[in-house]
Amino acid sequence: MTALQALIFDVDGTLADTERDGHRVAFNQAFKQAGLDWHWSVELYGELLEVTGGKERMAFYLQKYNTDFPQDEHTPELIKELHKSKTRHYTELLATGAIPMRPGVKRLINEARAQGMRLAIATTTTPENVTALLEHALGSGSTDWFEVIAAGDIVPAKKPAADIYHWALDKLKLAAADCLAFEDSENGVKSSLGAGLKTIITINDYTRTHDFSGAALVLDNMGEPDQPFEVLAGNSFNESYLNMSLLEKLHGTN
Ligand code: XBP
Ligand code: MG
Repeated sequence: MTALQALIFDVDGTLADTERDGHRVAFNQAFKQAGLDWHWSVELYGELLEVTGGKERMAFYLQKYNTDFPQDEHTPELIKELHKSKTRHYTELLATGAIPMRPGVKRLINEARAQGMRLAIATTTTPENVTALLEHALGSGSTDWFEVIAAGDIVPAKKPAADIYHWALDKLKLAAADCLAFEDSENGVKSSLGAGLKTIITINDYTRTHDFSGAALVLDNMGEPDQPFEVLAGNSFNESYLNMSLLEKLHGTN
């Protein structure tokens, strides 16, 4: 077993709770601005999360939930334009500092950096969204802490396909066995496990009923020294928050 060399993080739902009060709100703003009467409630959005990628999610909505909306050869262009507008609204929202990192994320990333651990991102969201979140919620300049940012349309097949993790591993020039992945959803864990990565899950309100079989550890959040995590599945080696020592232990076990 080689030493742990890199941590690969999903973004939405893992680093921050971006879906309900971030992406969903931005989609609705884009719909309204375009004069459409589409509205994604908190509940409906939970169902739409079955499909990753904002453009793919809108196409899925039209196909399954808004079948009365007339579709023609211009629909892909409409979706593209709506998605550009949604990205503008989303990055503007993040710039207000509205969405913080989840518990333990900053601490763990700082600890990892202090130990010289390599860091990467693997997400289906648009690259601008990643930068906006990191700069406003993790810290100015923090984008540079991540050696590889694998995001959005960089691979055609989004999660649950393993392609985005394969792409990140390729750029890192590392094998899956050298790394750990961090995810929050079933589509995410399918993707990371599909690339052969040992995966740690932190659930959220949209994903708590998902199937995480195959994950090394399932937690409610990463925890802090004064705010212990709850272990939902797996061995936490008697630790009460996710730290580098626990990650090394998880990496070292079969
Ligand atoms: C995140 C997504 C993204 C965001 C929206 O999934 O599915 O589509 O919801 O971002 P994961 P875009 O956390 O599994 O990567 O609108 O930029 O696609
Ligand atoms: Mg996610």
